[in-house]
Amino acid sequence: MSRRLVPGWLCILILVVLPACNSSGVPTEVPIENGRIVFYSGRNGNDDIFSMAADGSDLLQLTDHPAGDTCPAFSPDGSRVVFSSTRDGNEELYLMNSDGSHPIRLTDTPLDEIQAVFSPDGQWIAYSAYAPDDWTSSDIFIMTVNGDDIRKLTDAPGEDARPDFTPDGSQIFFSSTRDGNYEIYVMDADGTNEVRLTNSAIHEIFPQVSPDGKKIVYAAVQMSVSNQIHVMNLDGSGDVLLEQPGRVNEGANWSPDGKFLVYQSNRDGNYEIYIMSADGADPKRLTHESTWDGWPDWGRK
Ligand SMILES: [Ca+2]
Ligand SMILES: [Ca+2]
Ligand SMILES: [Ca+2]
Ligand SMILES: [Ca+2]
Repeated sequence: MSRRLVPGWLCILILVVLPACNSSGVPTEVPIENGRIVFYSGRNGNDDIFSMAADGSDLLQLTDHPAGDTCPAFSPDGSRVVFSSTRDGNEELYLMNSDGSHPIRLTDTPLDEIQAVFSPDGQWIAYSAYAPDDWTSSDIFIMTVNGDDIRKLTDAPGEDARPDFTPDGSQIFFSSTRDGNYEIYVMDADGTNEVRLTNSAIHEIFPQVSPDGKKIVYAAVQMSVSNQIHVMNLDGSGDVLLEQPGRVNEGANWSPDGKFLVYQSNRDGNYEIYIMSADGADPKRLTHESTWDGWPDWGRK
């Protein structure tokens, strides 16, 4: 299994052989015009980036390179995709058109840059940069979409991981191990005013802000027990568990209209991409490959 471009705990989870569970539930009918989902998959022998319609049809392969291509995210208008790749040595960030054409490199550093996301105005990219060969130490940075004006926003021990902007661009949510295990934090988009939103003995990871700016979806990770998707208010109140079949349900992201969630689950034997209503109802499986399929982001077209 190739190294996954995610914090160490998830690498461990992926390597565990897990019993298969069959999902049940009525298929969710998603209008095909409701955007496209970009993700990465090992189905062609190494990790490459693909996109598909929101009903799982119309698959497009966006990268075709022997190096690992991972962690894709759409630009706000859906015209471009930012992603990570080791094609030039260590992890760097790249930008391509949403049909896979014209990839350009944005970073050139000894750090491992992953988990990129666009700002709502499309002018900035936030990401995590890990210390070389150390998946336990990272900070969050932003730069322009041209790779210029790199700014380090966090400077705490441990991991600061997977940033996501609020729809007005004023704040960035992220997860961090700075206080012992993963908790969810928010800061102003210039890195000031950091606030912790969770405080628990389990891991709260990978917050993603809803399109209306009212909710956060994230995963609560209990090692060797289960990973489950939760939704809460931006101040950490009103937490709701969206319990799903299978031991691992995580990596959730919102549809552009906020009515659905896309996520990854191992309920059917290996990691596949699923969608469900934003209240957790009516899960539907979108991928059917024996390899990893995950890290979905749902774009506008
Ligand atoms: Ca590849
Ligand atoms: Ca690098
Ligand atoms: Ca915690
Ligand atoms: Ca799969």
